[in-house]
Amino acid sequence: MSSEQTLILVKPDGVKRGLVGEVIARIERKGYVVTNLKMLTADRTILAKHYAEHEGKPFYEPLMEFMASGPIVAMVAQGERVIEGFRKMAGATDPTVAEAGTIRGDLARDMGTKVVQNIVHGSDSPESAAREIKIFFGN
Ligand code: DAT
Ligand code: MG
Repeated sequence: MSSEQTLILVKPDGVKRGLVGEVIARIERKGYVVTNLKMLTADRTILAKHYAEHEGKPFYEPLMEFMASGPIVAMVAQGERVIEGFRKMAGATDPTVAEAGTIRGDLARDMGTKVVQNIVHGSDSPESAAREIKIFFGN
C-alpha cells in the first residue's frame, strides 16, 4: 500500500474544549504528516456535501446543526495506510464504547445529545478521502 492522504476534522466539541493540539500531537506522534490545515466555521452547503451519505437518517439534522455550531479544524494527513490508521486512532463512533487509548475513548463521552459528539472525523475509504479533501481544500 502506497502513501495516501485522509481528511481529518476536529469537530466543534473538540475545538471548544481546546483539544486541537492534543489531536494534532497524536497524529504527529504516530508519524503521520499534516500537509494542509485550516480553521473554518462550516456552512450548510459544505456540510451537506460532506455528510451526503447520512441524509435522511434520524441524526442528520442534529449532526448538521452540531457541525455548524462553531469553528472546526480541517486537515489533511499523509502516510502509509493513514486512512485506516487514523480511523483506528479515532476509535469507535460511540465514545462510550470506544477503546481507551483512542481519541474518542480517551477524550469523549456520551453527552445525552441527539447526535453523538466525538471530537474527530476521519475519512473511511480512499474514495471518501479524495471526495472530502476536495470539499474542504479544493483541488
Ligand atoms: P464516523 O464518524 O465514526 O465515521 P458515521 O460516519 O457513521 O461515523 O457518522 C457520522 C457522525 O454522526 C458520527 O461521528 C456521529 C454521528 N452519528 C453516527 N451515528 C449516529 C447515531 N446512531 N446516533 C447519533 N449520532 C450518530
Ligand atoms: Mg463516517
